[in-house]
Amino acid sequence: MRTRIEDATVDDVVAGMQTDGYTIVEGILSPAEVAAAKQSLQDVLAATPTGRNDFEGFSTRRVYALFAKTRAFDGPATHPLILGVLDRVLGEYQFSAPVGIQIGPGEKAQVLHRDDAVYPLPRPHQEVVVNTMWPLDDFTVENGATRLVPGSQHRTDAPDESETVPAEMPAGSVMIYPGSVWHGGGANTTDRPRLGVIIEYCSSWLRPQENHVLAVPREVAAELPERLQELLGYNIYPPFVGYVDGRHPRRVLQG
Ligand SMILES: O=C(O)CCC(=O)C(=O)O
Repeated sequence: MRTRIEDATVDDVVAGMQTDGYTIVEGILSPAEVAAAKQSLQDVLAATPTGRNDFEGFSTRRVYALFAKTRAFDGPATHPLILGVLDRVLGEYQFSAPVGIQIGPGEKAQVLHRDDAVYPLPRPHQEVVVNTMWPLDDFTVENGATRLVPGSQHRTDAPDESETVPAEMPAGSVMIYPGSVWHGGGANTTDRPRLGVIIEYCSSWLRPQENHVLAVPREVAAELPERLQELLGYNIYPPFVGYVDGRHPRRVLQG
């Protein structure tokens, strides 16, 4: 499903995720916000090596520890529409894998996968992962738009490449998809890189893919808004999963 931010409701976004396996919301970031986010990643990308395996992509740069390296995604990560969808789909949640992904010229298509496959849960199971893809370049078939298999969140067999559709979308959009949908980065056949940022969330009772409490320096985390601190792991899953010395982990940041 595809909509624009002016018209988007939590109900619509969740409905699109349930039927198609993804919803694209255009216009959620202004051109100025896209330019600022892109600019904030330029030096970081210049210092980031290309991938070490087929999954990361040998011509792709991945910016891990994103919230240690830029403040440009503090707002998008806590956008009311996104949090409304997460409240509905996951209930209690945290960041799992926030990653800048710059697919370089010549990169081949990433293997199709499900983001929730990192957790050894028998299927079918409740959604435990929701991902958001924020394109900072226009995503096209040619430059490596994410490919998804519509409706594949309900599949029990592995889909075929021929079943994928490209998530073409302008920079400034966001695509929201459950961890159960089959997808992968596209091949980049152009001579320019394709930059997007995934902010992936998982249920609060799971271990996130990245260990944010170690990845983001404590003095940086201490200055962030409380909701961001919670998403980085300074929170509990009620009644007390994640405590520190018997107390709420927020106390650690308060000194
Ligand atoms: O870069 C993309 O379009 C998607 C990447 C992806 O799905 C992943 O690395 O898990």
